[in-house]
Amino acid sequence: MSILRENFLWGGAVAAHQLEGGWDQGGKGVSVADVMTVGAHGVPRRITDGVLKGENYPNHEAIDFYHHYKEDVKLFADLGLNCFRTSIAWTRIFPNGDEAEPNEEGLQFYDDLFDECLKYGIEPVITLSHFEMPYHLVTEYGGWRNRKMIDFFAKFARVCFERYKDKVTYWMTFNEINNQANYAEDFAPFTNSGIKYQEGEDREKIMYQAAHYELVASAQAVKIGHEINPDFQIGCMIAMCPIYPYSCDPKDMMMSVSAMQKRYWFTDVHVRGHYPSFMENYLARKGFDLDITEQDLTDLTHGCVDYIGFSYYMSFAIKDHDKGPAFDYDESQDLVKNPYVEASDWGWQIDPLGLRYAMNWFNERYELPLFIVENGFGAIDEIEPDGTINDQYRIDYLKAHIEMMKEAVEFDGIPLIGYTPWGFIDLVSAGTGEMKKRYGFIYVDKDNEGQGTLKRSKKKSFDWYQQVIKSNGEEL
Ligand code: P53
Repeated sequence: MSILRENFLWGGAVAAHQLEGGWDQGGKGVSVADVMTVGAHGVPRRITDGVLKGENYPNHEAIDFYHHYKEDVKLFADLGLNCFRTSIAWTRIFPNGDEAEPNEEGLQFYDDLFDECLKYGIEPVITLSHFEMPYHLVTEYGGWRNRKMIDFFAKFARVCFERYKDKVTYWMTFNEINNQANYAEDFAPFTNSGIKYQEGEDREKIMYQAAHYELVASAQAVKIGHEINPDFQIGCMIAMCPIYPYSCDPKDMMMSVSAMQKRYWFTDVHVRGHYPSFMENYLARKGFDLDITEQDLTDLTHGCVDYIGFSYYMSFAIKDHDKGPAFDYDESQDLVKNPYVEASDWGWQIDPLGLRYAMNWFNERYELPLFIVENGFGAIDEIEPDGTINDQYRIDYLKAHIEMMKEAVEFDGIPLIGYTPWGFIDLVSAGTGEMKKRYGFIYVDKDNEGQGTLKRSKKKSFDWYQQVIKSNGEEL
């Protein structure tokens, strides 16, 4: 008997812009991901003014899933997945984002893809907005600075819910909505919210405004979705990196509490339908006079999520930095290295027990089912002379995390829907745009410069994960 429930969802996760390619095909419009160049660890991706000649835009072709999806889904079935988490590229459905009518060719692509999955008993799990909003909404409206975005998103959500109501049950509204808690860097504001800051702007205030509009849009979408199909399970999606106190100094502890509030209040609003007191006080203290209407507050109460989807890759640690009683958190400056854990080549701290801690944190606070919709190890893979890839390090990472996930179920009684490891087929890294930061069980022959045959092959982790699924998590 497995610890995990019988219909546990074992899957794999990707996002449209990171694997599809076909960036200008089937009537698709330009998305924010299409104007981001390739970077590296410590070298941020550049955001260009539109698509420029001579730049390397890794998402344009990605791994060309757009043209390979039939053979790929067959491989997913061979792997044994019973669910597949991907996103719907907003720009395939509404190329500019503000059209009156959706693009039928884009809608048909996802019908075909979902049918292909369902043919093998693989259930699609769908994120509506995963770092790929229409670029036109950035240039014409300023992205999520603008309240008009709520209507554009709600319409996009409605069209998707209506079209795929019999093919999809599990939905998520905004991927890692809380990444923008790091507003000091350009990456998250742009990928989350389509926001490019001008010199001298109050980045933090603009971030809170954008997040508010997104939370209202998410709540509206949840309500619309439940009206279209009451069986829909619509979740939020949170990037969970728990922030530990560096020491048992009470000030470090309080700093960690405050930092957790600033990084995870988004979840409070998604789940409870209202702003927590600490956030109301914070916004008032900062003098952020945000556009929040009575209708917004009502909308929030009517669109609480059904479950919590979250990614888990790493944990953080924090010191108090003598900040005084406010313990105000600045994500770009305040985090410190945790001496008890190792880190990946990209500096992501590896902490399997942190997953169990995170699951307990969510469960104590919200008592909703959890869905681990991303977890994984980005690493450089070497191809052996005989063509195999022995990615034991990836197996070790995932095994350790699955063990902790099972302990959370067994010892802590946490309701868990499923587990979908990130990038189970190699794809373009979101953070750096690299191909060489690989997460997959399926190797894709393509390099950072965009060269390669795109041929797919199985790594050692493929057989391992196949066995994990077959044994419902018993054989790791
Ligand atoms: P990459 C930061 C922290 C945690 C998760 O990331 C993050 C990020 C953004 O880089 O993103 C999620 O590709 C995201 C995926 C992304 C994946 O984690 O930078 O939902 O789109 O690919 C891994 O290594």
